[in-house]
Amino acid sequence: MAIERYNPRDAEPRWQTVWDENKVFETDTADPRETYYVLEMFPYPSGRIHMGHVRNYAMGDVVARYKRARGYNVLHPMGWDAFGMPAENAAMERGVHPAAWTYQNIDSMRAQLKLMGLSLDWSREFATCDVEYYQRQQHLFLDFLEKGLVYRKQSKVNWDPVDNTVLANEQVIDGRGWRSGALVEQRELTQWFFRITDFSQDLLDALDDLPEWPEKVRLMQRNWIGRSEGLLLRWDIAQDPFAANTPDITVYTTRPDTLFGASFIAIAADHPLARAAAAMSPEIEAFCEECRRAGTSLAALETAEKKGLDTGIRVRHPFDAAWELPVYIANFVLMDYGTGAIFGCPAHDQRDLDFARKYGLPVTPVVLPRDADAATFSIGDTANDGDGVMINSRFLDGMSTSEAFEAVATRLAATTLHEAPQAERKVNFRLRDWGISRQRYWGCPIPVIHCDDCGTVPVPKRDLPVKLPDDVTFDRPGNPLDRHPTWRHVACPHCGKAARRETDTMDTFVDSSWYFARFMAPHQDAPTDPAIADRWLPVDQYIGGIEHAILHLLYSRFFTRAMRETGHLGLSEPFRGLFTQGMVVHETYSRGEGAGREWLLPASIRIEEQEGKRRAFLLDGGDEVAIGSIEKMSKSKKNVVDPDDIIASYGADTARFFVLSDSPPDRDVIWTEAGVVGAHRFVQRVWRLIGEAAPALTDIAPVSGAGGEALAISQAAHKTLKAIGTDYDKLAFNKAVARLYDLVNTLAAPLADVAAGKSEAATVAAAREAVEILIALMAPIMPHLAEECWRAIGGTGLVARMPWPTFDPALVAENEMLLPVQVNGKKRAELTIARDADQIAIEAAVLAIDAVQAALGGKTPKKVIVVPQRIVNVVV
Ligand code: ANZ
Ligand code: ZN
Repeated sequence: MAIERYNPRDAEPRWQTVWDENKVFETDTADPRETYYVLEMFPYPSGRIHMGHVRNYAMGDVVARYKRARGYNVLHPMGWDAFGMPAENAAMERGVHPAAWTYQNIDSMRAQLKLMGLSLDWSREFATCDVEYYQRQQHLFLDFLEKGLVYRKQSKVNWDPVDNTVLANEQVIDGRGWRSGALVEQRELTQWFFRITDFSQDLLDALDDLPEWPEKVRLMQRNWIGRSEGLLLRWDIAQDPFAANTPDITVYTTRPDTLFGASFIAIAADHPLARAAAAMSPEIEAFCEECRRAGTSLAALETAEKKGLDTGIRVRHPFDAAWELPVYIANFVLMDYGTGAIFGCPAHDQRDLDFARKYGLPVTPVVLPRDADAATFSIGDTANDGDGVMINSRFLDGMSTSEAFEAVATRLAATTLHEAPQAERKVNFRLRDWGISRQRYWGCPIPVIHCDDCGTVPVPKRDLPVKLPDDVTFDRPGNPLDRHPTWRHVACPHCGKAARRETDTMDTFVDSSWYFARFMAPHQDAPTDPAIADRWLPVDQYIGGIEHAILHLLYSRFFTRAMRETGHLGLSEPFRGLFTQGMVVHETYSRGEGAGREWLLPASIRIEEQEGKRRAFLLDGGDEVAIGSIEKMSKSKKNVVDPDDIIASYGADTARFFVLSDSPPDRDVIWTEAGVVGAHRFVQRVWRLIGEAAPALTDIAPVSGAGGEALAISQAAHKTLKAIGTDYDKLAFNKAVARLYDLVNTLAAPLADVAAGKSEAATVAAAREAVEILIALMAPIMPHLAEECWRAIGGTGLVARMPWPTFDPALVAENEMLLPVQVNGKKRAELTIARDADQIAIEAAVLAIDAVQAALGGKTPKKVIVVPQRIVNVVV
């Protein structure tokens, strides 16, 4: 009987409504079953979802549906990371209010996500720009402040003098503001900081206890935290033309072993000594100013040409009072790392070498690599930063670098300079405290008030929320909160006098640092309900992009610790399992060259295969266009496919199935029209096979087969069941997809026979069971199709609520074995035979082997010894 094509446009919304109405995915946090919390990094409401979202949420949804079937009480929530610059840009460009823009975008993206059939608990949804959410963030801020986890300090910022705003390092391009193009200045501003560095060591150590995180992410975090062990080492000042009144300069070094290779000292432009010198020398002043303008970003410093200025100050070598070294101000020394001063050892540090070559300073190698020849070793253009044996280093000669480190550290700790030890050991971290002040409107207001008499006064909790005013203007650059006529004027909560609100808002990374802890009690008055949160946290499986490997994850780890210190949570790690998915990539199409090149949407193109060569033509007009490289889908290259279009043409199940197929989930997946068409063909095939057999399968009790065709069907189904369970546990979605294809292939002929009424009762019962298993296996990936098939075979209830089937171990046991066969103790052959074959069957099979017959040479064997499951020996 022919059956109608599966129509996702009809089936998908229908099942979505059923799930919704039955609140199938709403989580009762009090349900006593074991909890499982799966979370995908929540989206920024830019307006439309893209294929990257589809892949990310499809993965999370498979996990959620699978774990639910496994009997867990699953929490799978969704929210919006809704504060940030794009909303303000839209306000400036189009005059739409940031709130209106954001909530409109949320509405359309929510509608898009709903089309995907995700098993989300929408009753917990929130946006970080909801006053209900940011009020609790202000509450956390006040608690952190009370605990000393927040402070204010002067710090340098990139200031755009045209837009009148602070810029993030990423917004400074070649020293200019990204919007205005104005030369960026360095300004000192008082800003708010979170004391993340209080936790540097703990954040580092605890990475070892996150085995379910990708090693590359842990490595990136380790590097970011950047722990190093070194020495604070003081150099006695021998000559100081500026009489700066400092007796010595302290440097931070991780390589005291190279001390005899030192050829200069370099200090940052903001070092107190540099400032003292600048006050007396216009030349130095000008140079320091130039250094400051170049920007504070590390990347800028790495690539910038090394520049320095000799100050005329001279210092004495710690081991040789007669050895004087020059002190430079250098652009590659940062004030906020170590002590803002270094000793340069050109032979063993590339920056120092570049600097020394430029200014004609000595280059003395002091470490000889293990494989180098002492007679010929010299330094050319590349510094040698490896280990080796000390040379040219007086009492250190012959030691290893680590022995020399120890020797120098020990000696100088025992030596005094100006009545203090000349050196002390020091652990340093690259991690800096987290500056959260942003001079922006669309963010969470920092809840403090500035009073001339009382200083900085926290807003009392009873006065929260500090709400963003609605009536703001974006006609001028700068922070609209600053120029609002009334908002900032308040009475001091302390003394009642006229005072001013803080007009900075928080970095949007703050918003995303604790949202996962809010989902368990999204309507709670306090930021969290610690008892519920602790039962559910850490998140069992967090899924998102590798671009968040450092900041978002580190800030969340800090926040969890800070919330523990302030009693909002009882644990320190937010995410037990982390998975970083690959991107969705697509071929690019274009016409024209160079600046005139026009990128073309895949939807505007038709691909033709001609003699094995793929060619692309415009749908409109038919002109041939160029096929370019495969790249991450992006608006700039227009190589995007709109999820809405795909869902409209093929349905959500096809889209979900396709983004999970082909590539391992941590790798990129190439989106192709042919791939989607193939996935859709599979959807139709499953529907046709099951749908056509459905009348014959309805009201049949599922029973595993015991022999013949029925057994083969049951074995295939149970083996796949076992394997796909493991695949889902390991997030190996692509493997599960491949196995679904295989199982459907295996079931195709038997199901066709069943449909045609040609099968025995045992086969039909086994087929019914196999189809039930198939439905359960595909349900996490193609949930709508699964429900539709289940209904077709007369199933009751929802697949979304069905438990995961259990495989029968007897049916998945490998039923064949491989036995070595010996003749008189010498191996002659191998026999593949059923695992449960008896002595007689094995004997007969062995004697039928040609190689065995040949070895027997016509003689009759005396006996055949079978060691069960191990070996067979034929004795002549
Ligand atoms: C002498 C030396 C010799 C160094 C040598 C390196 C190689 P990490 O491991 O990242 O902590 N340094 C210290 N403070 C600095 C600052 N404010 N700006 C720029 N560079 C600074 O790096 C520590 C090393 O970086 C220190 O060890 C210092 O140079 C440099 F063959 O001291 B070293
Ligand atoms: Zn006051």
